[in-house]
Amino acid sequence: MIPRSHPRYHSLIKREKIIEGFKNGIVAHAGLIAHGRGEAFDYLIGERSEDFAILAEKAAVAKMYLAKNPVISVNGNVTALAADKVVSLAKLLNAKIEVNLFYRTEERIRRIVDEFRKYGVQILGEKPDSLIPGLEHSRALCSSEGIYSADVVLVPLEDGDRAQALKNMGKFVITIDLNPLSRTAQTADITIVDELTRALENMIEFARKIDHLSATKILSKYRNGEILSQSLLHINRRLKEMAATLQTPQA
Ligand code: PTJ
Repeated sequence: MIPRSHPRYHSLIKREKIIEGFKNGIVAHAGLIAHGRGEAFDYLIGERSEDFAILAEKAAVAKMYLAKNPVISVNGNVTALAADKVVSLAKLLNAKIEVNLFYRTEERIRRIVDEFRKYGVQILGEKPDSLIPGLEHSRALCSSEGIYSADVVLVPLEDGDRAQALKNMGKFVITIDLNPLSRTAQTADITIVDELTRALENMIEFARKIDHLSATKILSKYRNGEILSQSLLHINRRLKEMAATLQTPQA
């Protein structure tokens, strides 16, 4: 039991969810490692949603709102950390949800589908009938109604190869990734450099208010390269400030 007063309460709760998801057969072995990498970057960012994240989150909501067939792709980590938030966002934006695993096993697919059923929603991907070109078989599996025909795909915590393969299919790719240096972050059209649950909470708020005019305006001003650059400068600034504090002579 983690006390609420613990300074790292939120971070520890997320860890617990990932461990729980691993025990329940939802999270892959590599999902534990991926989570740790995310935590390290969140530490560098300062564990809050910075302006570069908020701008990307607004643009992501705008793009999904204007899309014809938006799809949210979910994996083990996303399910363990934020299935409830994915469902809320999908409902607000009329988006489909599809399970699409990097370390695909039928057992994990079933457990993830069952997890979403608890929220009363059906998700795609259990019986894939299409392939993403350019990927080897099991990683390429997807649904014709979902990812295959989507115009906009939100792929949080995605692998770089698949993000690139989706781009090659002509899709507009949105990712949530705490590592601005990852191939996925560099490949996506909109990169949200923020922690998954914080990002989804913000996006749910924006999705409640978005309309056609504001969505168009937001997208006309959005530049992903600028956002990525801001995230790196932010980390750089924080490290410099910390280093400078340590050099201040002690009384
Ligand atoms: O469930 P599966 O089989 O589809 O596998 C999922 C993982 C995440 C294991 C798989 O896609 C993978 O190996 O991903 P990568 O290549 O490790 O990329 C995950 C990225 O997400 C890394 O850049 C992490 O920094 C980032 N990340 C991890 N946790 C979070 C995060 N970004 C935002 N919020 C997080 N909570």
